[in-house]
Amino acid sequence: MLQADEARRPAAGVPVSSIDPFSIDFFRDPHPVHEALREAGPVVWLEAYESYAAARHAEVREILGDPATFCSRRGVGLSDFQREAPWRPPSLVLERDPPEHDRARAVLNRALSATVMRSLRARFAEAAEALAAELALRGRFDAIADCAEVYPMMVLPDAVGLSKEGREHLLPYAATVFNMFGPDNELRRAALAQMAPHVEWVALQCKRETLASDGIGAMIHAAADEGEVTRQEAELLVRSLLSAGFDTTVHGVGAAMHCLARNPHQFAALKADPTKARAAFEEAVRLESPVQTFFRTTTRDVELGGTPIPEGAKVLMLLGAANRDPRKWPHADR
Ligand code: OVV
Repeated sequence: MLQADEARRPAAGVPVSSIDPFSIDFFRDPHPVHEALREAGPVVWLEAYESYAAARHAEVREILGDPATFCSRRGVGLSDFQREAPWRPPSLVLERDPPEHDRARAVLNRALSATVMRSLRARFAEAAEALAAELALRGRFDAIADCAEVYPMMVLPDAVGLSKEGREHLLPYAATVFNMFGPDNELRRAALAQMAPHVEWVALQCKRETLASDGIGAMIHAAADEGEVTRQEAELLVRSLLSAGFDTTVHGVGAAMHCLARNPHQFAALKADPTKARAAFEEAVRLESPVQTFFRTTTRDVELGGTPIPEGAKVLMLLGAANRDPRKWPHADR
Protein backbone atom coordinates (compact mmCIF):
# COMPACT_ATOMS: atom_id res chain seq x y z
CA MET A 1 0.00 0.00 0.00
CA LEU A 2 1.25 3.42 -0.94
CA GLN A 3 2.10 5.77 1.90
CA ALA A 4 0.82 9.25 1.22
CA ASP A 5 4.20 10.91 1.76
CA GLU A 6 6.09 8.17 -0.08
CA ALA A 7 4.35 9.31 -3.24
CA ARG A 8 5.27 12.94 -2.65
CA ARG A 9 9.02 12.52 -2.95
CA PRO A 10 11.37 10.15 -4.75
CA ALA A 11 13.94 7.77 -3.28
CA ALA A 12 17.32 9.31 -2.40
CA GLY A 13 19.52 9.95 -5.42
CA VAL A 14 16.74 10.26 -8.01
CA PRO A 15 17.37 13.43 -10.05
CA VAL A 16 14.78 16.12 -9.35
CA SER A 17 13.64 18.52 -12.07
CA SER A 18 11.66 21.72 -11.81
CA ILE A 19 10.84 21.57 -15.53
CA ASP A 20 7.15 21.79 -16.51
CA PRO A 21 6.62 19.72 -19.66
CA PHE A 22 3.01 20.95 -19.91
CA SER A 23 3.67 24.68 -20.03
CA ILE A 24 3.21 26.79 -23.16
CA ASP A 25 6.79 28.02 -22.79
CA PHE A 26 8.05 24.45 -22.96
CA PHE A 27 6.00 23.68 -26.11
CA ARG A 28 7.63 26.58 -27.94
CA ASP A 29 10.97 24.75 -27.97
CA PRO A 30 10.86 21.36 -26.26
CA HIS A 31 14.12 19.93 -27.59
CA PRO A 32 16.63 21.50 -25.17
CA VAL A 33 14.39 20.51 -22.25
CA HIS A 34 14.06 16.98 -23.63
CA GLU A 35 17.83 16.77 -23.77
CA ALA A 36 18.21 18.03 -20.20
CA LEU A 37 15.70 15.44 -18.94
CA ARG A 38 17.39 12.63 -20.91
CA GLU A 39 20.80 13.55 -19.56
CA ALA A 40 19.61 13.98 -15.95
CA GLY A 41 19.14 10.22 -15.59
CA PRO A 42 17.10 7.21 -16.68
CA VAL A 43 14.26 8.31 -14.39
CA VAL A 44 13.63 11.87 -13.20
CA TRP A 45 11.29 13.22 -10.52
CA LEU A 46 9.11 16.06 -11.74
CA GLU A 47 8.65 18.29 -8.75
CA ALA A 48 5.79 20.21 -10.33
CA TYR A 49 3.59 17.11 -10.65
CA GLU A 50 5.06 14.80 -8.00
CA SER A 51 5.46 12.18 -10.67
CA TYR A 52 8.29 10.29 -12.36
CA ALA A 53 9.39 10.84 -15.93
CA ALA A 54 11.37 8.77 -18.43
CA ALA A 55 12.98 10.57 -21.37
CA ARG A 56 15.34 7.85 -22.67
CA HIS A 57 14.42 5.35 -25.34
CA ALA A 58 15.32 2.23 -23.32
CA GLU A 59 13.17 3.07 -20.28
CA VAL A 60 10.23 4.25 -22.39
CA ARG A 61 10.37 0.94 -24.30
CA GLU A 62 10.52 -0.97 -21.04
CA ILE A 63 7.43 0.85 -19.74
CA LEU A 64 5.48 0.34 -22.95
CA GLY A 65 6.38 -3.35 -23.00
CA ASP A 66 5.16 -4.07 -19.45
CA PRO A 67 1.50 -3.07 -19.13
CA ALA A 68 1.04 -5.39 -16.12
CA THR A 69 3.39 -3.11 -14.15
CA PHE A 70 2.89 0.21 -15.97
CA CYS A 71 -0.85 0.16 -16.53
CA SER A 72 -3.13 2.28 -18.69
CA ARG A 73 -6.41 1.55 -16.94
CA ARG A 74 -5.74 4.19 -14.26
CA GLY A 75 -5.56 6.76 -17.05
CA VAL A 76 -2.77 7.81 -19.41
CA GLY A 77 -2.95 11.44 -18.31
CA LEU A 78 -1.85 12.90 -14.99
CA SER A 79 -5.15 12.08 -13.33
CA ASP A 80 -5.27 8.68 -11.57
CA PHE A 81 -8.69 7.14 -12.26
CA GLN A 82 -8.38 5.22 -8.99
CA ARG A 83 -8.48 8.54 -7.12
CA GLU A 84 -10.42 10.82 -9.46
CA ALA A 85 -13.38 10.01 -11.69
CA PRO A 86 -12.45 10.30 -15.40
CA TRP A 87 -14.06 13.15 -17.35
CA ARG A 88 -15.55 10.70 -19.86
CA PRO A 89 -16.12 6.93 -19.86
CA PRO A 90 -12.63 5.43 -20.33
CA SER A 91 -11.54 4.39 -23.81
CA LEU A 92 -11.67 0.64 -24.37
CA VAL A 93 -8.32 0.64 -26.15
CA LEU A 94 -6.37 3.57 -24.68
CA GLU A 95 -7.34 3.21 -21.06
CA ARG A 96 -7.39 -0.58 -20.76
CA ASP A 97 -4.71 -3.23 -20.36
CA PRO A 98 -4.40 -6.75 -21.73
CA PRO A 99 -6.41 -8.93 -21.90
CA GLU A 100 -9.43 -6.56 -22.02
CA HIS A 101 -7.54 -4.24 -24.32
CA ASP A 102 -6.90 -6.98 -26.87
CA ARG A 103 -10.58 -7.89 -27.20
CA ALA A 104 -11.48 -4.30 -28.12
CA ARG A 105 -8.39 -3.86 -30.23
CA ALA A 106 -9.28 -6.93 -32.32
CA VAL A 107 -12.54 -5.25 -33.37
CA LEU A 108 -10.69 -2.07 -34.36
CA ASN A 109 -7.97 -4.03 -36.17
CA ARG A 110 -10.58 -5.61 -38.42
CA ALA A 111 -12.22 -2.26 -39.18
CA LEU A 112 -8.76 -0.86 -40.02
CA SER A 113 -7.35 -3.95 -41.76
CA ALA A 114 -5.16 -3.88 -44.86
CA THR A 115 -8.15 -5.03 -46.92
CA VAL A 116 -10.26 -2.12 -45.73
CA MET A 117 -7.34 0.28 -46.31
CA ARG A 118 -6.95 -1.02 -49.87
CA SER A 119 -10.62 -0.30 -50.51
CA LEU A 120 -10.09 3.33 -49.41
CA ARG A 121 -6.82 3.87 -51.24
CA ALA A 122 -8.12 5.18 -54.57
CA ARG A 123 -10.40 7.76 -52.92
CA PHE A 124 -7.66 8.89 -50.54
CA ALA A 125 -5.15 9.22 -53.41
CA GLU A 126 -7.59 11.17 -55.57
CA ALA A 127 -8.26 13.66 -52.77
CA ALA A 128 -4.50 14.02 -52.14
CA GLU A 129 -3.84 14.70 -55.82
CA ALA A 130 -6.64 17.28 -55.96
CA LEU A 131 -5.40 19.11 -52.86
CA ALA A 132 -1.76 19.03 -54.01
CA ALA A 133 -2.74 20.43 -57.41
CA GLU A 134 -4.71 23.25 -55.81
CA LEU A 135 -1.89 24.13 -53.38
CA ALA A 136 0.70 24.04 -56.18
CA LEU A 137 -1.40 26.55 -58.15
CA ARG A 138 -1.37 28.88 -55.15
CA GLY A 139 2.43 28.69 -55.09
CA ARG A 140 2.55 29.61 -51.41
CA PHE A 141 0.48 28.07 -48.64
CA ASP A 142 0.38 27.37 -44.92
CA ALA A 143 1.39 23.72 -44.58
CA ILE A 144 -0.64 23.25 -41.39
CA ALA A 145 -3.83 25.28 -41.96
CA ASP A 146 -4.09 24.72 -45.73
CA CYS A 147 -2.81 21.16 -46.00
CA ALA A 148 -2.32 19.12 -42.81
CA GLU A 149 -5.66 20.22 -41.33
CA VAL A 150 -7.48 20.06 -44.66
CA TYR A 151 -6.50 16.67 -46.06
CA PRO A 152 -7.67 14.37 -43.24
CA MET A 153 -10.99 16.21 -43.21
CA MET A 154 -11.37 15.53 -46.95
CA VAL A 155 -11.20 11.77 -46.50
CA LEU A 156 -11.59 10.49 -42.93
CA PRO A 157 -15.12 11.62 -42.01
CA ASP A 158 -16.54 9.95 -45.13
CA ALA A 159 -14.48 6.81 -44.52
CA VAL A 160 -15.87 6.49 -40.98
CA GLY A 161 -19.37 7.35 -42.22
CA LEU A 162 -20.04 10.52 -40.23
CA SER A 163 -22.93 12.85 -40.98
CA LYS A 164 -22.11 15.87 -43.16
CA GLU A 165 -23.38 18.22 -40.46
CA GLY A 166 -21.08 19.32 -37.67
CA ARG A 167 -17.73 18.00 -38.81
CA GLU A 168 -16.17 21.22 -37.55
CA HIS A 169 -16.44 19.61 -34.08
CA LEU A 170 -13.84 16.94 -34.90
CA LEU A 171 -10.59 18.84 -34.46
CA PRO A 172 -11.75 20.77 -31.38
CA TYR A 173 -12.91 17.47 -29.85
CA ALA A 174 -9.51 15.87 -30.46
CA ALA A 175 -7.73 18.91 -29.03
CA THR A 176 -9.99 18.64 -25.98
CA VAL A 177 -9.18 14.96 -25.48
CA PHE A 178 -5.43 15.59 -25.66
CA ASN A 179 -5.46 18.68 -23.43
CA MET A 180 -7.48 16.80 -20.83
CA PHE A 181 -4.55 14.38 -20.34
CA GLY A 182 -2.50 17.20 -18.84
CA PRO A 183 -2.38 18.82 -15.41
CA ASP A 184 -4.94 21.34 -14.19
CA ASN A 185 -3.38 24.25 -16.08
CA GLU A 186 -4.70 26.94 -18.42
CA LEU A 187 -4.86 24.55 -21.37
CA ARG A 188 -6.89 21.96 -19.48
CA ARG A 189 -9.21 24.53 -17.95
CA ALA A 190 -9.83 26.05 -21.40
CA ALA A 191 -10.53 22.56 -22.79
CA LEU A 192 -13.00 21.89 -19.99
CA ALA A 193 -14.80 25.21 -20.49
CA GLN A 194 -15.55 24.66 -24.18
CA MET A 195 -15.95 20.91 -24.54
CA ALA A 196 -19.72 20.39 -24.07
CA PRO A 197 -20.96 20.91 -27.66
CA HIS A 198 -18.08 18.85 -29.10
CA VAL A 199 -18.64 16.00 -26.65
CA GLU A 200 -22.36 16.00 -27.42
CA TRP A 201 -21.87 15.93 -31.22
CA VAL A 202 -19.25 13.15 -31.01
CA ALA A 203 -21.50 11.01 -28.78
CA LEU A 204 -24.26 11.26 -31.37
CA GLN A 205 -21.87 10.35 -34.22
CA CYS A 206 -20.91 7.15 -32.43
CA LYS A 207 -24.46 5.79 -32.61
CA ARG A 208 -25.22 3.15 -35.19
CA GLU A 209 -28.30 5.10 -36.37
CA THR A 210 -26.15 8.13 -37.19
CA LEU A 211 -23.36 6.28 -39.00
CA ALA A 212 -23.47 5.47 -42.73
CA SER A 213 -24.12 1.78 -43.36
CA ASP A 214 -20.97 1.29 -45.47
CA GLY A 215 -18.26 2.97 -43.40
CA ILE A 216 -15.67 1.97 -40.81
CA GLY A 217 -18.12 2.97 -38.05
CA ALA A 218 -20.70 0.48 -39.34
CA MET A 219 -18.03 -2.25 -39.41
CA ILE A 220 -17.38 -1.67 -35.72
CA HIS A 221 -21.10 -1.89 -34.98
CA ALA A 222 -21.25 -5.15 -36.95
CA ALA A 223 -19.04 -6.65 -34.21
CA ALA A 224 -21.84 -5.81 -31.77
CA ASP A 225 -24.35 -7.67 -33.98
CA GLU A 226 -22.07 -10.70 -33.66
CA GLY A 227 -22.08 -10.35 -29.88
CA GLU A 228 -18.34 -9.72 -29.80
CA VAL A 229 -18.85 -6.40 -28.01
CA THR A 230 -21.94 -4.66 -26.65
CA ARG A 231 -23.64 -1.83 -28.53
CA GLN A 232 -22.28 0.63 -25.99
CA GLU A 233 -18.76 -0.74 -26.44
CA ALA A 234 -19.09 -0.37 -30.21
CA GLU A 235 -19.99 3.28 -29.66
CA LEU A 236 -16.90 3.76 -27.49
CA LEU A 237 -14.72 2.17 -30.19
CA VAL A 238 -16.08 4.57 -32.79
CA ARG A 239 -15.33 7.33 -30.29
CA SER A 240 -11.70 6.19 -30.25
CA LEU A 241 -11.47 6.81 -33.99
CA LEU A 242 -12.90 10.30 -33.52
CA SER A 243 -10.61 11.00 -30.55
CA ALA A 244 -7.36 9.72 -32.01
CA GLY A 245 -7.78 9.55 -35.78
CA PHE A 246 -7.91 13.19 -36.79
CA ASP A 247 -5.60 15.33 -34.72
CA THR A 248 -2.80 12.72 -34.86
CA THR A 249 -3.11 12.61 -38.64
CA VAL A 250 -2.96 16.41 -38.84
CA HIS A 251 0.19 16.36 -36.71
CA GLY A 252 1.70 13.47 -38.69
CA VAL A 253 1.18 15.18 -42.05
CA GLY A 254 2.28 18.47 -40.49
CA ALA A 255 5.46 16.86 -39.14
CA ALA A 256 6.31 15.45 -42.57
CA MET A 257 5.81 18.81 -44.29
CA HIS A 258 7.79 20.58 -41.57
CA CYS A 259 10.72 18.15 -41.83
CA LEU A 260 10.80 18.18 -45.64
CA ALA A 261 10.59 21.97 -45.77
CA ARG A 262 13.55 22.25 -43.39
CA ASN A 263 15.61 19.53 -45.08
CA PRO A 264 15.61 20.37 -48.80
CA HIS A 265 18.19 17.68 -49.57
CA GLN A 266 15.98 15.04 -48.04
CA PHE A 267 13.00 16.44 -49.97
CA ALA A 268 15.03 16.18 -53.19
CA ALA A 269 16.04 12.60 -52.33
CA LEU A 270 12.40 11.70 -51.74
CA LYS A 271 11.31 13.25 -55.04
CA ALA A 272 14.07 11.28 -56.80
CA ASP A 273 12.84 8.05 -55.18
CA PRO A 274 9.19 8.24 -54.09
CA THR A 275 9.33 4.63 -52.83
CA LYS A 276 11.00 6.22 -49.78
CA ALA A 277 7.76 8.01 -48.85
CA ARG A 278 6.81 5.54 -46.12
CA ALA A 279 10.28 5.67 -44.55
CA ALA A 280 10.27 9.48 -44.79
CA PHE A 281 6.93 9.65 -43.02
CA GLU A 282 8.09 7.28 -40.26
CA GLU A 283 11.19 9.40 -39.80
CA ALA A 284 9.12 12.59 -39.58
CA VAL A 285 6.96 10.97 -36.91
CA ARG A 286 10.12 9.99 -35.00
CA LEU A 287 11.53 13.52 -35.22
CA GLU A 288 8.37 15.42 -34.31
CA SER A 289 6.40 12.83 -32.27
CA PRO A 290 2.79 13.86 -32.96
CA VAL A 291 1.90 12.30 -29.61
CA GLN A 292 4.45 13.81 -27.22
CA THR A 293 3.63 12.19 -23.90
CA PHE A 294 1.53 9.62 -22.14
CA PHE A 295 1.55 8.54 -18.51
CA ARG A 296 1.36 5.06 -17.07
CA THR A 297 0.51 4.16 -13.44
CA THR A 298 2.52 1.57 -11.51
CA THR A 299 0.58 -1.44 -10.23
CA ARG A 300 3.37 -2.54 -7.83
CA ASP A 301 6.69 -1.40 -6.42
CA VAL A 302 9.14 -1.64 -9.30
CA GLU A 303 12.66 -0.68 -10.28
CA LEU A 304 13.13 1.25 -13.53
CA GLY A 305 16.61 2.15 -14.76
CA GLY A 306 17.85 1.36 -11.24
CA THR A 307 15.30 3.73 -9.68
CA PRO A 308 12.80 2.34 -7.18
CA ILE A 309 9.25 3.47 -7.94
CA PRO A 310 6.41 2.73 -5.52
CA GLU A 311 3.01 1.31 -6.44
CA GLY A 312 0.44 3.87 -7.53
CA ALA A 313 2.93 6.32 -9.05
CA LYS A 314 2.34 8.19 -12.27
CA VAL A 315 5.22 7.78 -14.72
CA LEU A 316 5.41 10.20 -17.65
CA MET A 317 6.83 8.82 -20.89
CA LEU A 318 8.43 11.63 -22.87
CA LEU A 319 7.97 9.99 -26.26
CA GLY A 320 9.33 13.01 -28.13
CA ALA A 321 12.52 12.92 -26.07
CA ALA A 322 12.90 9.13 -26.40
CA ASN A 323 12.53 9.46 -30.18
CA ARG A 324 15.64 11.66 -30.25
CA ASP A 325 17.74 9.70 -27.77
CA PRO A 326 21.35 9.57 -29.05
CA ARG A 327 21.81 6.33 -27.06
CA LYS A 328 19.46 4.76 -29.60
CA TRP A 329 20.31 6.80 -32.73
CA PRO A 330 23.80 8.32 -32.98
CA HIS A 331 22.50 11.25 -35.08
CA ALA A 332 19.11 11.47 -33.46
CA ASP A 333 18.35 15.05 -34.55
CA ARG A 334 19.22 14.41 -38.16
C1 OVV B 1 -4.26 6.95 -28.78
C2 OVV B 1 -5.47 7.69 -28.30
C3 OVV B 1 -5.43 9.02 -28.03
C4 OVV B 1 -6.55 9.68 -27.61
C5 OVV B 1 -7.74 8.99 -27.44
C6 OVV B 1 -7.82 7.64 -27.70
C7 OVV B 1 -6.69 6.98 -28.13
C8 OVV B 1 -9.13 6.92 -27.50
O1 OVV B 1 -9.16 5.70 -27.63
O2 OVV B 1 -10.15 7.55 -27.20
